[in-house]
Amino acid sequence: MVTLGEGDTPLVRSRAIGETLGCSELFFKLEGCNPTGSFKDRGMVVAVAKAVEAGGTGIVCASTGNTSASAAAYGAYFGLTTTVVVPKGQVARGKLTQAIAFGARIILVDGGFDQALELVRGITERHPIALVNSVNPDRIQGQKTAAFEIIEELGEAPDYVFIPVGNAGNISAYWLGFSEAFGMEWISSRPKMMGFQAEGAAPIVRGEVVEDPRSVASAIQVGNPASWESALRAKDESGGAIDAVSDEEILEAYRLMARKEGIFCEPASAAALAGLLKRAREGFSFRGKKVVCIVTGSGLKDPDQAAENEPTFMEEYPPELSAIERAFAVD
Ligand code: AN7
Repeated sequence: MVTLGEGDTPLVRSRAIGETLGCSELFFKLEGCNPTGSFKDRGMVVAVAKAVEAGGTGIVCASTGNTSASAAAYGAYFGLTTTVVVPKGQVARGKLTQAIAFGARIILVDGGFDQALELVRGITERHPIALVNSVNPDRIQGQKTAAFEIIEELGEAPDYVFIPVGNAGNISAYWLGFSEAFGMEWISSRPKMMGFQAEGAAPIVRGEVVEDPRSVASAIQVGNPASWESALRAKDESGGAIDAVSDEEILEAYRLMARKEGIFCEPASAAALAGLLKRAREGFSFRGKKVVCIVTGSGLKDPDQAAENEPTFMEEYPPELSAIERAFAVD
């Protein structure tokens, strides 16, 4: 009854990168095609509907950016007061722009995501405001639908799911979705969950909290993931892995996906493909395997990143046919 059109995102077959890996069935799940440009909308619509059902009038979240954009949109749609608490100076421009446009109250804190989350947890313990971070189980229920869509499209589970890991809600949600599908005998096997953190923000890989997480992938700058335990369960139960990729590897994948596949994602999303490329370099064979990379958010979220990391190649000519013709001249 209440939707901004989230979900049913495209599962696009790779035309170039899969072939270079000898993987004939590599797919990209384009979660940037959700209404606010990230996967967060899947869970947010459920969390916010449930908050309204419970008689709430306000929602709050901490965020590295996408959760705040999504909460602000669904808050506006449901007529709620939305407050977002974000790390000052660490949120990509497009995401903050969305929160402003949707009319959310924006609180900047001089700290990281982990501190922001701690603060909003404190607030919601004391005030009747719904917490819409992924520690809210309704978020996970919404996000698991992406796994169902992949199964519907492929007719079975893939062999591998590569996915970025920040606060670790999404990898947990996918695993829940695949496990429920397996439990009802819709699929006969579950995929290996391959989660990737950024090297400078890899608490799960290192096995300890990271005090000052840093990455070019600002969305996954998380030092103490709320869903740490369930991410480890997803890894262990699926026979998968949680590993780290460097900022260089993330930016390489970011560029490759845009240039070779026509898919413009934000840096955090590129961690999934960066992870696949890393595994391939390590000698893993994906021949004959069905592999899905979850492209969690749109590249337009972080326009400064593209501008910074791409060699600017623009040419300027006077607005005259003869001048432009010179530009097309083949010599
Ligand atoms: C594009 O918006 O945590 O492991 O506050 O925006 O479920 O946290 C965003 C996370 C991956 C990691 N890709 O997902 C937030 C926030 C993108 C993201 C992740 C995020 P989780």
